[in-house]
Amino acid sequence: MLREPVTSIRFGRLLLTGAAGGLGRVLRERLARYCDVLRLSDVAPLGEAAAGEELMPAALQDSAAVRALLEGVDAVIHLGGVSTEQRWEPILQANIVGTYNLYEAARLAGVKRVVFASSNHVCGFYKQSEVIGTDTPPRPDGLYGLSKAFGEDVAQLYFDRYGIESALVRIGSSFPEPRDRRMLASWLSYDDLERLVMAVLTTPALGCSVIYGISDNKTRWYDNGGAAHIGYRPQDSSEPFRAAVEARQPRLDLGDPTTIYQGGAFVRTGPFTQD
Ligand code: 15L
Repeated sequence: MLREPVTSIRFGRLLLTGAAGGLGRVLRERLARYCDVLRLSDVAPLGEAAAGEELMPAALQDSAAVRALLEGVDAVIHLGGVSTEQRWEPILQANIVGTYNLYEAARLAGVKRVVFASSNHVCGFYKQSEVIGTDTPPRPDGLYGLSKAFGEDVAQLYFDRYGIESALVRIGSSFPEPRDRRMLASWLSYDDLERLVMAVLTTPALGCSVIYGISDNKTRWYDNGGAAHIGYRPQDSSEPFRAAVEARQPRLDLGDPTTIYQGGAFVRTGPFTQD
């Protein structure tokens, strides 16, 4: 059951890339309420188009297809690309070439706002004993985090040169509930994800701004003070799940890199090999 819409503002046409992925499926249902037409894209099957939906499958490395995707849209929610640690080649194609293609297509089509799904893994090698802010320099924990750091730089370049506004949303862990002790800090509920995306789309002046995609968790490694202008107010917290999570995982190995660093298991996930 969806909650009430978080805003009465409506858009003409929104583009959601990565619409067949985990968060894409969550936002597909929710974003439909805020626009006349929701254009959905992915390389994976998207199923049947519902009323008000427009399906445009595309590979992000295909610049012509991406140009067509951006035509006639008011704003983009860019979730597309590789979302886990993988070999370099798919990351290069979807996240490096693909993100460049997306911004270049936005420029050509005159699209002025992008919600860029970045990741906490841009900063995964900061420690869990640190609280990092929106101006903290990247410290990627792998090739995936590195590619998201590149995407953030592309967004900054296209803002400085062409005025395309972006939110660089360093998403924590967006799942129905926190799965482990780490996610007590990194969790983002689906309702808060919707609140965050809509805050980014509707704030009058966005600029090119980093914001951490987290709920109002009691344990926190991220300070969103520098993104207060976006007006995102999370309303959920991982705290109600704490007892169950701690019961499942009562002891942590405090010397384990996955407990030391914010990126968790990503800090030692490979392979970092060429094809
Ligand atoms: C991410 O960036 C991944 O896309 C997601 O699958 C989770 O693993 C998340 O980070 C996380 O750090 O929990």
